[in-house]
Amino acid sequence: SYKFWQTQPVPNFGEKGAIEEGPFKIIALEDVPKDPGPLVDGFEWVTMDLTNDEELQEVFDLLYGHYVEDNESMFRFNYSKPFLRWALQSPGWTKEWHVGVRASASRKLVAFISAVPFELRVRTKVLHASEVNFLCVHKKLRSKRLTPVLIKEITRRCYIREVWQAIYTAGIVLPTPVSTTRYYHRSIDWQKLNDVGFSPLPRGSKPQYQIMKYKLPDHTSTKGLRPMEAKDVDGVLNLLRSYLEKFDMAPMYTREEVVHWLLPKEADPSDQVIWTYVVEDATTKEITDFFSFYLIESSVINSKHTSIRAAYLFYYATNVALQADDRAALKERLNALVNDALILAKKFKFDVFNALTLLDNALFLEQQRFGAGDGQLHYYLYNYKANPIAGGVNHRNEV
Ligand code: YNC
Ligand code: MG
Repeated sequence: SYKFWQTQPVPNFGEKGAIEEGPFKIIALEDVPKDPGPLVDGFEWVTMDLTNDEELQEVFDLLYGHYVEDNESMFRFNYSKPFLRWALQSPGWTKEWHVGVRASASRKLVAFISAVPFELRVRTKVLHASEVNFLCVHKKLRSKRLTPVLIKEITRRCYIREVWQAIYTAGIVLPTPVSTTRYYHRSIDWQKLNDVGFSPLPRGSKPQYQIMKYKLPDHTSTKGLRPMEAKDVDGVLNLLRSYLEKFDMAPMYTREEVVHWLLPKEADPSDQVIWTYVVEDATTKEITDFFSFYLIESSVINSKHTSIRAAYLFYYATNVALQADDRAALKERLNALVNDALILAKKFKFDVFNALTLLDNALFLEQQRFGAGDGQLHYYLYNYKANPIAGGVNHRNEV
């Protein structure tokens, strides 16, 4: 019955009819408490410094042992340290929004919650918002109502910086999703996915048939496709901005954010988290399309040595059908691009490629042999009333 969420500026279930969109409440900066609320005895608030490798390691270790699992507890997300740096040190980040709880005696990190700022457009309004992520409580401290305390503290720290709205995603249902999407999975190494229990053999099928079904060519087919480079940033930014205009909810990326989120930078290829490819027109030199995907490994819980390398489709855009609403042309182009993304993911040794039912993904999921997963992903807005949205933002939404 949502004892905590009932008290928060979020919509109740079942509020129907078109509503006027806007904040639930306007808060005055001077009314925001200067200090954190109390924690239970024996625990204390800490601000984590993720530029310090030891503290980053502590957050990694907490998530490695205690973060999100699937319904059957077969797999647990294993976010890498380079991924956590990427996700938590985006433009405008502040360490005040990397909030930990330590046990006072042992100094052990037992809980974490984080936020990063960005501009979020909801229909015609642009919110100076934060994205809250990586909420995690140690398994031994579960069901003790620590979560509401963490959420109130990250809220206070957002308010202190005059950020009054937030977006967050969860696999669970809370009051009230603004948008609901479903996970789709496209096997790349079907045999391995079957071995670890991720992909069951469909009734009446045979392993050889499954392997054939997911076979991919060795080489990509789109002319002019190549990895994104620094010189492509403006082209990608313009394309992304134009493409996202047709969606009801989307981030408003700056140039700096395109550099951060899309341009691969890790000096060591084994630390790479994001892959972005552009299509350059041979005559005009214009960037006509791009797509990106990022890596999250998942630990196979019953096996010490195995993990799944999953690619998550991130942003993409194409200038095909940008002006005219030509769904057939768009469908053909997106299928070609995503097929190339799958080929590249295979080359980089991914086991599975994941995508959600948002953006224009419905145009290629079936044709590219994605299958519906059992997980849903709900999107929520904090302190913002909005009418329901179909398939919007795509902001590292992998929970
Ligand atoms: C959740 N995922 O309903 P009620 S997603 C939000 N998001 O409250 P306790 C959640 N609320 O129902 P536990 C939630 N999960 O009484 C539970 N809750 O109103 C609510 N799992 O607290 C729940 N990470 O501490 C209930 O629960 C209350 O010990 C119960 O801990 C929950 O990062 C959790 O799934 C999830 O680590 C921490 O199970 C724990 O069970 C855990 O007794 C594995 O809490 C990891 C996991 C969640 C990933 C994520 C997004 C989080 C968004 C939080 C909301 C942000 C609001 C915006 C704030 C900024 C505002 C500005 C500006
Ligand atoms: Mg608790």
